[in-house]
Amino acid sequence: MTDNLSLLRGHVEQALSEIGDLNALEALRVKMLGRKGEITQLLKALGSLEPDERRELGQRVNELRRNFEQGLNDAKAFLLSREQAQNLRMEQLDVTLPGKSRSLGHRHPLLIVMDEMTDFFSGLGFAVAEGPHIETDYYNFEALNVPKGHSTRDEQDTFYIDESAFVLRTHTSPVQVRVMESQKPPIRVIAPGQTFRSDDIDATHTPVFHQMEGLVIDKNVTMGDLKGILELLSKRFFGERTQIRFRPSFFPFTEPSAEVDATCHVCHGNIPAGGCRVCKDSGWIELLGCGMVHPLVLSRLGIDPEEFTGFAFGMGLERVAMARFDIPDMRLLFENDVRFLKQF
Ligand code: 2U9
Repeated sequence: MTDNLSLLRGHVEQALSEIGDLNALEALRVKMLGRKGEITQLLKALGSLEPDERRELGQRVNELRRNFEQGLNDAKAFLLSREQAQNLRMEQLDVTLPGKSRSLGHRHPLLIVMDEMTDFFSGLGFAVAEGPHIETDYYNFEALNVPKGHSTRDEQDTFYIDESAFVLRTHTSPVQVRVMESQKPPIRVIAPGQTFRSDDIDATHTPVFHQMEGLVIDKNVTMGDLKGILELLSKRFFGERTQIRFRPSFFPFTEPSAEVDATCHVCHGNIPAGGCRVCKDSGWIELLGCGMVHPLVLSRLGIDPEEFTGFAFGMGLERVAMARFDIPDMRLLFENDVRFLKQF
């Protein structure tokens, strides 16, 4: 047994010095001090010895055990501090390394125009209203005094759904109709959003396009108020030098109605020798349609046209974006070619 003990001591010291990680440490502990561990077996065997022998050997085995436990603790402390140092090394940050550059996306030119306009009207106290893309015949046409047989109801212009009970809205005007149903004047709203017409695609038409419409209803609202707001809008949009002109027009939902042009922000009417691409040599850019809300539209929605008047306007945002950014073809706005979109 004495020989065994010396052998074991040598063995234990060797094993402790070779331990590489905490798992191996635990395995060694179990191998020596576990229920069937080598040191445990020795301690058990002491019981069968003569008292003298037991005392002497007992001391030595216990000493071996204490040394072994101390060795375990030391090895554990060493392994833990080595692991900590490794972690610290891994977490080290080299502040001199060059940063990772992330390329940022940006807004679509159409959205830039829509957001700027929304900001402009919000600043004047307009609320922003939204509504469904799929509308009923009533909201899209009937409430707006667009009679059966009117050209915008034509199958060539309108996407009909379900035997013509529903349509893809051809303008955002039904949004204002819904506002008028649920609110009393004074009303001051804009309705930006997608609209749909069954147009063939070319440089100035796409079947999905975007509109910004506006509606103001109050006592004593006049065409002068309309003109003031549109003047402010065009100066903000195309520069302080911009002027506007009204041309008489017709819409079923406004009376009188007008189309509004702004002076060209590129040539200002002084068309250069090579021509002006932006206004096509006319000096003017078509901006929008507008008018005083038709008394029939007001009364149908429960607003007394003797007490209240209102103005409304509507514009196609693609055309505004094309003028503003000098974009020659509407299709470019929908093709999602990043090389094109990057420029704005
Ligand atoms: C209500 C009453 C009146 C909205 C209006 C226009 C004139 C107009 C066109 C411009 C180019 C549509 O995108 S476009 O083809 N719009 O000219 N829109 S007045 O009038 C309304 C709207 C709602 C209740």
